Amino acid sequence: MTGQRRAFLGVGSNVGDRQRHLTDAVESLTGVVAVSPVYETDPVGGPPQDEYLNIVVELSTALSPRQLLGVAHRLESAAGRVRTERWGPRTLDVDVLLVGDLQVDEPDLVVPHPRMWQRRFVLAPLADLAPELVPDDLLARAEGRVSVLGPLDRTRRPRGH
Ligand code: GSY
Repeated sequence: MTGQRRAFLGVGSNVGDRQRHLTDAVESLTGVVAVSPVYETDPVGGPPQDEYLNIVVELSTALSPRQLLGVAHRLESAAGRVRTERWGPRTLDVDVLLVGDLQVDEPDLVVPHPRMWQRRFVLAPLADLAPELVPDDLLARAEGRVSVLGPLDRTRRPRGH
């Protein structure tokens, strides 16, 4: 379809039912092409906090980076995220990583995401979906321990359990 771009969102949670937050976010998205395996990851930056679950989601979308940022904020609000401390614990974080080859540099939105190339919790799941976008040496040098848990649908517990 014309006007469609390959976009990647980074999704993370370290508060509450982390699998459920990731699953609900993926199910709310339109144009999902692929979902990476789930990784359990050491927190990078911010205060001491619990481990995250992280995934990367690939979309085929005609939305602009700013429209995708709006989608990200809506998903975070739906997960009950309260913006308190910068880089603090959160029920859901959705980052716009890449939107085709578009570049944006505005105060509240930078695409490609400015810190993604240093974060193993982003690069490892991104490399699962798009290895050509992640140089091996960057992945090796990136910050933070990650361990793969498996596919999202087999990581989660049924609702109510
Ligand atoms: O930028 C996303 C939120 N975040 C994360 C995260 O998703 N995973 C890990 N491991 N550390 C993080 N630090 C921040 S901030």
